[in-house]
Amino acid sequence: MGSWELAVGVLTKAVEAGVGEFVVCGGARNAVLLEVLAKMEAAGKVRVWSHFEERSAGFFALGRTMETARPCAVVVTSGTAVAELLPAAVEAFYQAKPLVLITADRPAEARGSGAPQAVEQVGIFTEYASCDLDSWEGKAPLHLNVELGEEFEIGGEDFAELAVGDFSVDYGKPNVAGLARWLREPSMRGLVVMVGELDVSEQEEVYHFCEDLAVPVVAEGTSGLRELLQHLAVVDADVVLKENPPSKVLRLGGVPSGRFWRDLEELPKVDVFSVCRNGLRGLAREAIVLPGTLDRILAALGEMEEQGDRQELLDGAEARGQRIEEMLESQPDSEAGWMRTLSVYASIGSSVYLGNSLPIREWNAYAQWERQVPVVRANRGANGIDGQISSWLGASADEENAWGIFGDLTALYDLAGLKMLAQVKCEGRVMAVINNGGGKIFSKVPRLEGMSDAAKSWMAAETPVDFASVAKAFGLDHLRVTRADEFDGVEDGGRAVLLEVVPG
Ligand SMILES: Cc1ncc(C[n+]2csc(CCOP(=O)(O)OP(=O)(O)O)c2C)c(N)n1
Repeated sequence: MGSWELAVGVLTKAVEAGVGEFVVCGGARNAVLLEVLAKMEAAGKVRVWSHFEERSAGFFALGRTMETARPCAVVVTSGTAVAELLPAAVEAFYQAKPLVLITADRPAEARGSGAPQAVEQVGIFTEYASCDLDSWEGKAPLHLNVELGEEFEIGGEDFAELAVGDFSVDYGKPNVAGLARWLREPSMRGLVVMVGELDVSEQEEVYHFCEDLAVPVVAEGTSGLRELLQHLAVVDADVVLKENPPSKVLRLGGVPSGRFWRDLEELPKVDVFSVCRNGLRGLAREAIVLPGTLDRILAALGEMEEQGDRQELLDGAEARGQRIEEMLESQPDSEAGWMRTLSVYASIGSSVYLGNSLPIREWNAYAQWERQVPVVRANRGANGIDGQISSWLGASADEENAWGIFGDLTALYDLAGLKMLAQVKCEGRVMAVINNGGGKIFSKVPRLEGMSDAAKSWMAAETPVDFASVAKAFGLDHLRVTRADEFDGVEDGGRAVLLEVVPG
């Protein structure tokens, strides 16, 4: 079969499996795939995004899967271009997202030869991607490796009859009997629910479930329920729960980012039950896990009886919350204070993306509580600082007033991702960079305090960068702020704004 027919075949099958969007990166080997996609796009069947940097392109495609809940493919040429997709594949695997990796390869006889751009592509993503479209369930990435010659003759197809396939992930009928029993088992020190990242479609069931149980809750910003569940929130949860560990922890959704989740490794007496899409327990220790989506699982459980706050964890919550408010008011220019200010503005936008650990933790602790922020996205599958700008732009591509908040190193890591600004909505878009001079999170980890100055400086990786020049280079407006009382929002001039925040 010629390269044209091969390319038509693989792309048609992908579209029929539900892939409606493609992020393409150029190369000679995959040119034929791009030409077929151009015809499919001209027929109005697919949406095509164009990039040049494969690592960023993979994360942009991952962002599209977050937004559309459908597969998105990234199409690259042979050689190291394929290897650049590994970080996004890993992240998509732990998020259980349908990222599709379509890679051009040289014909099989080139393998092992050392010929230009002939690398070992078959199975390169190991367990992070399945390689068989027919048995693919859409719960993890899919890798389609296509052996192609460089020469091809463009065919006459017009793809008028091509139909984009339906896509849904089937988790099967949930078996909730074990969870129901676990929840009913009496316990001395009660139950705490920890809610991590949720799909918007999961939020309502989780909200009512927590309300019915009326147990103490730790809801991450990425759950979209943090504000709605404030009356059940264990304020300063990492400290409070460590001092008073409950008998049982039920985790719903993504892996919680707080310290207490990690402390559970050393608390074997606390029973942990996880319900999440990827079916991984999120702890190295023993824990029960039920894979699936929470809307279906909690609906199958039916109404829950109130269990309440057995350890009175919520009693001091108001006073603790008040102390945090006072701290934020007295230190408005601190990183915490700035997070409060940014959250007030960002919460009016369409969505918020949190780029790395420190903004995520600071948002959880210090963001405003008045207004629900239902769409708070993050890449928490493998917790990398790579590809963050790209995932943000992919996920919010069609949104106005989309906010993203990134650490300075995290932003620098993915500057190539800014290429996509030309293809996404930029009205009211704000990319806030917390410029605290490098990896600040490490100075907040107590166990690293005893390290040498040299090692500490390598950890911090201080990298002074002129963000005004970065903004100029990529066509963003730039605003640098240091004092919260002088900040009254970002003017929407139709271009995205790089808001550089330098905390005091
Ligand atoms: C790809 C990758 N490399 C390294 C790390 C380890 N790491 C975690 S946070 C961090 C520093 C991030 O610095 P910055 O973006 O400035 O954010 P801050 O900690 O100051 O909020 C690093 C290097 C990681 N998570 N991912």
